[in-house]
Amino acid sequence: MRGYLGLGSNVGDRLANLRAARDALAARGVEVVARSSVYETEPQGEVTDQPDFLNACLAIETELGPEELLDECKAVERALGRDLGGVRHGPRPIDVDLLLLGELEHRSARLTLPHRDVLFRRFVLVPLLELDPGLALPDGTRLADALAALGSGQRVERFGEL
Ligand code: PH2
Ligand code: MG
Ligand code: MG
Repeated sequence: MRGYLGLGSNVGDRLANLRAARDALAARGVEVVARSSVYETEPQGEVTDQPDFLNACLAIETELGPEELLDECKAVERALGRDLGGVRHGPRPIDVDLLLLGELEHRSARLTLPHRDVLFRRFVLVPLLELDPGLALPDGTRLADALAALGSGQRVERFGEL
């Protein structure tokens, strides 16, 4: 099944952290089929007084179910030194978010698919649309329409290659 992961970092060597996450996922058997550019992005959410993030997205191909794939994402975060007890929405060396997995709509205590941020965050929409300009949610909502609806707030600037 095709899936999409979001990577984020705003502590330490941000670009090295994103690249290490990409490699660690591949080493754990998550097949990376495409990667977006890296973007420098303004912090969003509950904590805005923190350093800018670097964000990127990966297209993956996997047979894992959603909870198992989340386990892999969490394992990579731990391996790269993320303190999983850290402040919600606060600074982090690495964040690996499961954004979309096929046409799945999934809700558990620790995972909601599609990810809640997908339609509302430019730092997610811009790299996802770079990977697939026609991408839509399982309910048919087109991500390009969601991005247009957000207007021009939420600074997102191309930074380099993943
Ligand atoms: N992640 C958050 C909260 N805010 N802001 C940006 N720009 N990029 C992120 O990855 C991000 C955020 C929680 O995961
Ligand atoms: Mg996140
Ligand atoms: Mg996360």
